[in-house]
Amino acid sequence: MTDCLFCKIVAKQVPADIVMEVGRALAFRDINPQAPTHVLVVPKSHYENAAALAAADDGLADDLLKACHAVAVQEGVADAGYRVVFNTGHGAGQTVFHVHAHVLGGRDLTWPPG
Ligand code: IU
Repeated sequence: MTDCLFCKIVAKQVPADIVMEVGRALAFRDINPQAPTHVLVVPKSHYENAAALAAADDGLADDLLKACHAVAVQEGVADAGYRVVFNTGHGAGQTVFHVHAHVLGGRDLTWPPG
């Protein structure tokens, strides 16, 4: 998609602090971190949100979740516990409409989230 920020990050047209590139997924640090570890994991191909990704049903959602866990391990937060969040739709706070998983860890995470 030509006018999508995360597509541009995937294409390396916009810089980002990339922490992992594995298969069809790319992971980079959020520019406004909400926890000591706050990494966004995106598919390299464009889907608007998690629902569209799941509907594609080609194993990409699986790949993305595996990449999230690999990021948590690499960041050293897997054992203590981490959170994976897909904000889906405006009402849930989604602001970038290229599906992305937030991988959050490195501090105590309260529940319910705000
Ligand atoms: P959301 O779930 O769509 O609200 O998450 C979008 C995230 O993208 C948010 O946490 C932003 O801080 C983050 N982000 C980024 O990492 N780099 C950017 O250039 C922009 C947003 I714009």
